[in-house]
Amino acid sequence: MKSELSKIKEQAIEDFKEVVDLEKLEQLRVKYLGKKGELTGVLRGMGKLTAEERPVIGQLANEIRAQLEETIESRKSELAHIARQAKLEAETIDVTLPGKPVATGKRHPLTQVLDEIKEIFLGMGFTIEEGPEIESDYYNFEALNLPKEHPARDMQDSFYITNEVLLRTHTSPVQVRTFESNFPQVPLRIIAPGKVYRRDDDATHSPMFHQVEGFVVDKEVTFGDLRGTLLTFAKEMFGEDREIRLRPSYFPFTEPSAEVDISCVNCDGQGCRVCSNTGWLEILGAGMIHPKVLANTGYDPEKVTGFAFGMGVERIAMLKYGINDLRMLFENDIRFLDQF
Ligand code: 2NM
Repeated sequence: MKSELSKIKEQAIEDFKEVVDLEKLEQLRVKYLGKKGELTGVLRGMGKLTAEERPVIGQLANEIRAQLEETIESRKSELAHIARQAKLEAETIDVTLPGKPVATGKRHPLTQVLDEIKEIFLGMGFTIEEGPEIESDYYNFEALNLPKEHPARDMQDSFYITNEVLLRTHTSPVQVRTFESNFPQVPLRIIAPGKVYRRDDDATHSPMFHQVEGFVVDKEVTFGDLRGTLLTFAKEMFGEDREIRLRPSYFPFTEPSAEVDISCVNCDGQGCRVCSNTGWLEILGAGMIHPKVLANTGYDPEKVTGFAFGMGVERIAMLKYGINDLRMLFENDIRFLDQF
């Protein structure tokens, strides 16, 4: 029986050494020391022993049990240590690995250009006014010196909601509303950015587009003030080297009126494909506010004068970024938008 016991002991110790995970170790503990385990099995045979042998074998069995339990405990902590070490190694943070890119959004190119335009005029002392996109015939046309039978209404094919209500074709109604609510205060320096709607749809026209119109009303505002303001805008928007040119034009709400060109951003005025060999690019319309428009809102055109201007934000964006089809600005193709 003695040799049986020591055989079990040796086999058990060997097994314990070989085991590499805690679960298997527990299985081995049950196998050797459990209620139906091998050691217990041997001890069941104690009944056959003599009275002299019994305590000797009993003591030996207890010693072996204690030894095996000790071995199990130390193997257990060894394995726990190994497992913890492995886990720590697997979790090691390599600070030299490149970070996971965080996808950041950005403003739409039109919003970027619009924000830039606003900044430039805010810097010159203008404030920003907004107004409704659904307008009355009065604010959109009548007050701006475009009476119903005026041929200039043909210049803007409009989206009418009723005979008297339409989607605004320009942001000038905001200016009229501003005149009305500020009368008789001067000076007024306002820009009106926003969406406008016209029945147009091709590579250079969209039925919805964005305008920034602006005006200054004060005592003794001159055409020279207009030119200086727009030259400052052109230089800040398109670069310090830009020049501007004013050509006579016609708008019903200004007199005199002008088309404003900047020296070509592509060839610097030398003449190229972008400017059709003229050296100039048209960027906005402007003029001295028509006396009738001032009078319509209460101001006395004998006492105050003003200039006004209007530009299409899409056109400015196309010139600034060299975009040749306006529709790309509205397709929301991320491959396009990501370039700005
Ligand atoms: C333009 C061109 C010229 C303009 C005029 C006014 C108002 F209301 F003050 F009379 N607002 N905007 C104006 C003048 C707009 O856009 C091409």
